[in-house]
Amino acid sequence: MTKPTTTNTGTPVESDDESLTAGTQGPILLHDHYLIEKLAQFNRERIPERIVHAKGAGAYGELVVTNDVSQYTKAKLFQPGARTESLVRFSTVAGEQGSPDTWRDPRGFAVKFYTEDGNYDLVGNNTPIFFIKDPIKFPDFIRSQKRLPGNGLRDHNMQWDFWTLRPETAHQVTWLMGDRGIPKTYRHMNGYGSHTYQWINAAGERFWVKYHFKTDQGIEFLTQVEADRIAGADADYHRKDLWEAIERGEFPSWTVYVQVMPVTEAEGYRFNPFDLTKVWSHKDYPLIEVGKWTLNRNPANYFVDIEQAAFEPSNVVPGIGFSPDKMLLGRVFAYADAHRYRIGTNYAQLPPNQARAAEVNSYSKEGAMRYHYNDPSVPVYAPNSFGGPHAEPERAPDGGIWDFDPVIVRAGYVPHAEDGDFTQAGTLVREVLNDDQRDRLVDNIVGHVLGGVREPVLSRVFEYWKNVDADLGKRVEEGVRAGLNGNGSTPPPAQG
Ligand code: HDD
Repeated sequence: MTKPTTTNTGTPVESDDESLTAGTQGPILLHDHYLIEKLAQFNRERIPERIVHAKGAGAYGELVVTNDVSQYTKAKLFQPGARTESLVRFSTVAGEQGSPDTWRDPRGFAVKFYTEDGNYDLVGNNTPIFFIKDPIKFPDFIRSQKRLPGNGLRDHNMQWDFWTLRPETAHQVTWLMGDRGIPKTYRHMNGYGSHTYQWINAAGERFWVKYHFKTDQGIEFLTQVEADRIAGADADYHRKDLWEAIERGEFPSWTVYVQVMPVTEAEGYRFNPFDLTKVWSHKDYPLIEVGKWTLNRNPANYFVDIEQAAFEPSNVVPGIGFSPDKMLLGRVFAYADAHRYRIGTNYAQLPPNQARAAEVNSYSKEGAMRYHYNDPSVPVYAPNSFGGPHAEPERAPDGGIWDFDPVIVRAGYVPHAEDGDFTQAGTLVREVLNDDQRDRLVDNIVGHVLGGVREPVLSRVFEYWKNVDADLGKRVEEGVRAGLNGNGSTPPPAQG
């Protein structure tokens, strides 16, 4: 039995075929709410396409860890036997949403793992390196690969102009112009984390790592002639191939490896290990197997699951961190910013982006389209005395930090000889204010506190003011207690 069409708010509609008109030939009417809703909704169906990697395809899957790499990382998703749900989005870089899948381009290989410690995103490509090594060049580089401003055409001259003026592009352009520049399908290409990342083990030891996802389908490619033909015949060739393979139950898989470099070896290594235009020789740092990553479920809805998917290199979990790779650090900023613009402030609440295995206890609140919220009894600020979430540094990823030159720390100001939280407030009370000003200060504080401050906060208020100035603190306490007993001569409770 088919279901009745309804409006967005569930009321059955009269017609999906004819609009309401004044007479059969007459004009359509504004109070045909369903017509207006339908047209207005249609006008708003699109969100901005991604500034890069606009055309893609994706699927869900899982990572199963087959080896023991716990000596290098304590990350739960990489512990022996661990099984973690995952989402991937493959993409071309320069083309727009409807552009042919078989254009020569690197391919995005963005992976999300829904781990017990929150989402971990490994946002890589099908190449182990990149064109540039400083994020400040990224907008220039991308513009040179996209379209001319005047006629809106792509332009090989612009591409080569940039590449030849920035010779660090040579390694990536060699990959791009070779067989890897047009994979046969998304299933027949490798994925790479590309950047150097940090792994941290349970003892706090740090290692540099590079990720390799090697396709179990084998590397296959299209020649330029084949790719050009397919571009005309079936622009969605790669999206279709991935979808159909998974529908057939032919689940594509990749074997996941890492190269591991002890941090002490970085400085003396023959290639700068943080330069994204370079690989590490496999002879120097052989591949170590981690596990098997398999795609086994198509998205239920392309827009919801893939178009709204938000991958962000900033999503790391305990046991995994960043490195001094400038490109990586630039990307740690860029992606969440892009999502806030493209999808909206609360993008992390959408189905593909929601943490699955971890609780979300953040202090972020409200904003457009918010629909998950904390229990109203949970305070909306930190620190608080009422059981709200509190930061537990020992459980958090310490991946934004490293303890070698230049040392990165999360620390407060270094206190100087006379620094103290109460010192200057005390000087203000004793040496700057006159008696009248001090009296009004006491009255204002007492009035404000009587406006609803309760234990255990109340005792801390008395302590706080005694730390500023003993006499002032005593007067505040006396005034409040008198007010609470109803015999004070204090002003009425302050509002707000
Ligand atoms: Fe990237 C998408 C920005 C280098 C791999 N990138 C993507 C988006 C932005 C950037 C704004 C769109 C995000 C969105 O709206 O969903 N990318 C950058 C910047 C870079 C950069 C500023 C350099 C500083 N990107 C870069 C490298 C790689 C990628 C070096 C791979 C190693 N980028 C991807 C991707 C993405 C993508 C995996 C992620 C999600 C997606 O495509 O679908 O292919």
